[in-house]
Amino acid sequence: MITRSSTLAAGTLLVLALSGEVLTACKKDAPPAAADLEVRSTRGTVQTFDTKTGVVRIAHEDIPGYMKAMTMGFAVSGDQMVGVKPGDKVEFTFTETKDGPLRITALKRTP
Ligand SMILES: [Cu+2]
Repeated sequence: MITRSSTLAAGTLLVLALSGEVLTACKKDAPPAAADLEVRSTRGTVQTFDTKTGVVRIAHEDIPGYMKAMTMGFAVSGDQMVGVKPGDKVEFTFTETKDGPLRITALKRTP
């Protein structure tokens, strides 16, 4: 039962992340799907990935109205980093968390 509800929760998060991406593309000031989670997407270049801490450092582009271009760490699951290495350009979606670092919910390599 625990496994099943965890899977459902993860699925819900992914759906929220994806719908947030669509909303952002259509209308920049659209409210986030959940009041306490700001969902955003951007691009960047992977610098390092620490498998022990699950933190990937990415030199990300300017995120208008939110953050200047910079290099910073994001929490990410190892699954999302399969096949991704330092120097790769990526496009990713992340959410704010209540008491932790920004967390990547979707990530893919770009040419
Ligand atoms: Cu930043």
